Amino acid sequence: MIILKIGGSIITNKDSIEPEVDYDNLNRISGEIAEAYNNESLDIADGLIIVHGAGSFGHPPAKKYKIGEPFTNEEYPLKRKGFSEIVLSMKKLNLCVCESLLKQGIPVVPIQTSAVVKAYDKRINDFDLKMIKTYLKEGYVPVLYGDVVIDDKLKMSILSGDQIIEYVASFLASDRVVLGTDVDGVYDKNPKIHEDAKLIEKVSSLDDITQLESTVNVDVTGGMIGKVKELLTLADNGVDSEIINANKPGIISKCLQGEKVKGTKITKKQ
Ligand code: IP8
Repeated sequence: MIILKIGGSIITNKDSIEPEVDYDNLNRISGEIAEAYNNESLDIADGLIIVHGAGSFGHPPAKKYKIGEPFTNEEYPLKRKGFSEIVLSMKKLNLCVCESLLKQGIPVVPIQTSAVVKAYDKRINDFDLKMIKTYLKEGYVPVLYGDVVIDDKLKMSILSGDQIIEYVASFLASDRVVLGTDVDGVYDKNPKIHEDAKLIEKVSSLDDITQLESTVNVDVTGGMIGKVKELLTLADNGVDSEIINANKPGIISKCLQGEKVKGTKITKKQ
């Protein structure tokens, strides 16, 4: 079974204030996933879960409504409004993603994260995977996403797609986890700012990335460092993962079909 995460910065225009789908990227990536999915000699047709990020559909409103920060009872109505706005916005993005994948013949089933997951202090504490297992068994491709969720400590918090893959891949003992981002992998410095940034091909501990600065855009879920932390937990649970560049045409298709591509592998320390 393979879990593929597609970053919100790939399928949306992430820096836009208004939610905006990047259809060129989305449709190209759907085509690449279909190419690998239709390759019958591969395991991918036996089990694929897709998780996507929020990009401009989730991060700006999450910031605006300060989701995850403590608030008073008087502020609860406004917070609830923010919660609903984000839930609806993410459903819209998820629908665009699923429609694009279905057009390529992939039998997707959208799973609304906020309807099936609860958190405690920003960490998943309740996620029934029974239906996801059933859909996989029946040959569907479940599509989940980063979302706002009920939080037993904070009332509501933001759950990143990265935490979802860590949880789902650990509990379903996924064979492979692939993260498509907008860079080639993990760098020693932010490659968008520093020309001399070097790609780190293997990360086994946070010590390997001490230099790494957080992403500079409106990412409320920790950017690349947040991603690596989730993936190191996943590696500790016995599942390795790889971060690749989904902005470069052909990389997702090749990687899903088992070809070696440029990127960073996150593995357990030996
Ligand atoms: O883009 C964040 O998910 P991510 C979810 O996977 C929201 O970090 C609603 C901001």
